[in-house]
Amino acid sequence: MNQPFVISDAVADALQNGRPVVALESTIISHGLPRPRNLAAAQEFEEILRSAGVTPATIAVLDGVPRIGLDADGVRRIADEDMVKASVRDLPILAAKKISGATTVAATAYLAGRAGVRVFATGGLGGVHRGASSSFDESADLSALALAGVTVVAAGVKSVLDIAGTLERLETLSVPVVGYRTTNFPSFWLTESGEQIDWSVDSPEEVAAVMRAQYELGHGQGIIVANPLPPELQWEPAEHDAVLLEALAEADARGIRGKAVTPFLLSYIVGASGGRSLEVNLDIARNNVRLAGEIAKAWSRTTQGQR
Ligand code: PSU
Ligand code: MN
Repeated sequence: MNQPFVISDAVADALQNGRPVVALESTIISHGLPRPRNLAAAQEFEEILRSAGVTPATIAVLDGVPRIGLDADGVRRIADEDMVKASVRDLPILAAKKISGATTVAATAYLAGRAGVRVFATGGLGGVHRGASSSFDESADLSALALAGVTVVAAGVKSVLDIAGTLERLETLSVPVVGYRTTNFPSFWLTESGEQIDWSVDSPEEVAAVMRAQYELGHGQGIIVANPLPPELQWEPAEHDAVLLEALAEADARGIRGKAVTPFLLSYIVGASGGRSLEVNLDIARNNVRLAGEIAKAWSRTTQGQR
């Protein structure tokens, strides 16, 4: 029997020695950011972590094999190849067919958890789509985070989604949601969505304390750390609102459905905003990667990385 997934030497070594590791997602690279900026972004996210003394674990499926930690060629492949978008349910199919796939938040969190990587940085989460009460379109990110045992740092969810509905579902799924120094849930490009959450945390150490307590209480969930951009870096709200409405109308008019919805909206918005949304998107991801690095360091200080 072959290994079901492969942990890179760098990641395995860091985990064994209790050093900080942060998982990074690949769908954001292959389907969330346009070429050629996506390759530079994938490399930059890894470099932000390395220069902070944290080992990056970019996760993707290459030729059927889930990989936790990529080498330089693997990073290039997720940026350059036309890979399928892979959620948790796709993993066994890709494995049997030996096909490559870029992992969503759901699949990345699942694989990170299996490998023992406890902290994960992304841009925005998938969530409940508008109109979900008739379409049933709710991202598997939510149910996966309920089981992964991984803390994910994200700038909330985009307002193309039903934000209040997403928070309700996270409550049902018993996923803790904490704001980083805020109780106003961010809506990705905007610092505040207007939706309030119950709890905020003030430091990476406090996140690590919540992680430890969750583990000791015997819960297998993940934790969502909602990390807003500082207001001076957010997308101008009026332009944001106009472009979003246009994107939603266009998706509707073209009959875009299912797993194609999120990538369609993301690329439409980049085009319609003349690239502005992309710059803000990159700032969001950098901001989340930096915080995730600090959380991973706090986690490894308090626990030597063990749980
Ligand atoms: N939201 C973003 N950027 C992204 C995604 C979501 O702001 O890149 C990607 C992530 O990979 C996420 C996936 O896991 O889309 C969710 O897709 P779906 O809604 O089909 O579950
Ligand atoms: Mn969906």
